[in-house]
Amino acid sequence: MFGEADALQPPRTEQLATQTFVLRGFALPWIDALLPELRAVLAQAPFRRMVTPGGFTMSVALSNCGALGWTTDQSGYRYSGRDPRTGQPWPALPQAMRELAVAAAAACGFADFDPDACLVNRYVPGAKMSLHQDKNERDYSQPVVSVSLGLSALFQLGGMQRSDRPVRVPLLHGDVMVWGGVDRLRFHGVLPLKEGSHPLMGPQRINFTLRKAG
Ligand code: MD3
Ligand code: FE
Repeated sequence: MFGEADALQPPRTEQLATQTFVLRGFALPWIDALLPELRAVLAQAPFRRMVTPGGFTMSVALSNCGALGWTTDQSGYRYSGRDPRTGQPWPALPQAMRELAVAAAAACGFADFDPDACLVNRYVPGAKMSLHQDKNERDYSQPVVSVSLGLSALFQLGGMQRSDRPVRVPLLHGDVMVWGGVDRLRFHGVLPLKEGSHPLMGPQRINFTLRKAG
């Protein structure tokens, strides 16, 4: 009766910076809708590891859905309307993924979020993402929303300079991050994922990030 895992929880919003927020557990009520959508996207556009312009194969595997998808190869980072593996358009952006992101953005003061790109990242134990800025999108006034599923990770939120010391923030299954405005170009990364297995998601962390890229 009381204390059910999915009982209505009070909002748990952590403000990490002026326009950077973590909404703890915000995605949990959406999980049953999200997982089949994610499965369908990955059936059409499977995870793959891409090569950076510097010639390194990323430890994170990725896929995309939406009109635009983020890709990298020897010649650079870009958004593209087609999956380079097949030459076909990326899978459409599924409804629950979009609705969740729009609701999270609105909860953090970003009205009218209109995402056209969703990058799906898969971390297995040992995979990491080095400190970087997200600079390939056209319109920096739109926020970015990310949803974490599966194994927890230590996120690093840095400053506007690569040399600014980052703060470490644990991201757990169901957590949603929203950032934009003055924080849109902060450096950020993910420390190497620890070994483990998540009861629902298995031995991995999946993070998907919705943006307005075009
Ligand atoms: C806060 N992904 O795909 S998402 C990426 O967990 C990426 O897979 C990470 O960085 C991941 O580009 C982190 C959370 C995030 C991303 C960018 C931010 C939080 C941010 C930029 C500024 C502030
Ligand atoms: Fe990023």
